[in-house]
Amino acid sequence: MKKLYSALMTAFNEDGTVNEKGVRAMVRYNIDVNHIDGLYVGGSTGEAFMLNQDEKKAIFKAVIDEADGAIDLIAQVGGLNLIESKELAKYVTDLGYKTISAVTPFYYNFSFEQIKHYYNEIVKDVDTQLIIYSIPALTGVSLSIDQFAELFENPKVIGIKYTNADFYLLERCRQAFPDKLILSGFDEMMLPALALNVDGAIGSTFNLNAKKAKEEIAAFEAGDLTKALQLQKESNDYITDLLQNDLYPTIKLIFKELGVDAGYCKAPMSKPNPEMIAGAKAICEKYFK
Ligand code: HMN
Repeated sequence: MKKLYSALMTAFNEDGTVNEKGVRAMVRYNIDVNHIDGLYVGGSTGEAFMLNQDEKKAIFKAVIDEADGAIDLIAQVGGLNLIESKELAKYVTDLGYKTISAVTPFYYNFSFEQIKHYYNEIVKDVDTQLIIYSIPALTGVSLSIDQFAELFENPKVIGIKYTNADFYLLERCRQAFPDKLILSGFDEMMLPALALNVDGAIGSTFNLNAKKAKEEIAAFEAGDLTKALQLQKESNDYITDLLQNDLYPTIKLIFKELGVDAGYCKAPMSKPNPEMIAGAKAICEKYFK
């Protein structure tokens, strides 16, 4: 069966410090209520690019401790400081993470040779397997099929987290790399990605909507495309409402409504205002009560 992963959020206190209790509470919710297959820790949804090294380490440690072997964990260790990414790769490997991931390095228009060096360096001193985190809309970095193939020459590079609406490239990747792990990243496009035979999906909105997303995967796998499409439509109504209300703070507000203290987002992400709070309550009422 194809796997469903939530992209784990980071709970922050109002002053922007990490609220470890809140992080643990979301791990528990994903295990106990969502029955999720795994968590993607330290990604975009985790606001990881706004965290310092000690905060990242504390989160990786708390998550693996809380999960206690119950689910798969993928640690996103990539960023713009390669020394720190390598250190994190070693740190999470020593903690017991089996899989790491790293975003394509962004901002400086790195050449492909530089990107390849970055990936090979991150895995060089660890025996953990790595999934390339490709998210061109946020990084501005698009990799071609030949470039993915070149990165896969390193046997420790085992897959792609494919957060991209380019379904032509996805289909080409699936055909070219039948043995690699491909996990799709846009929750609102999960069904077309399933149709192209991805191995699963990772997303922010599954933190709340895992049940329906899993039903959709089951319907797809049973060959019931009408039902799968209906479920994707229902999920997309919910995702559209979330996006219109400000995605990350709204997921945290809904968690709060459901009794999970997910804390705040970190500035420059928004703090909830009365309108956003009312919107989150309405979404919670509409879809989760
Ligand atoms: C992560 O790195 O945290 C996520 O896996 C990224 C994931 O692909 C999400 N993308 C972003 O938040 C940019 C999606 O779940 C996304 O939030 C969702 O599809 C709504 O657009």
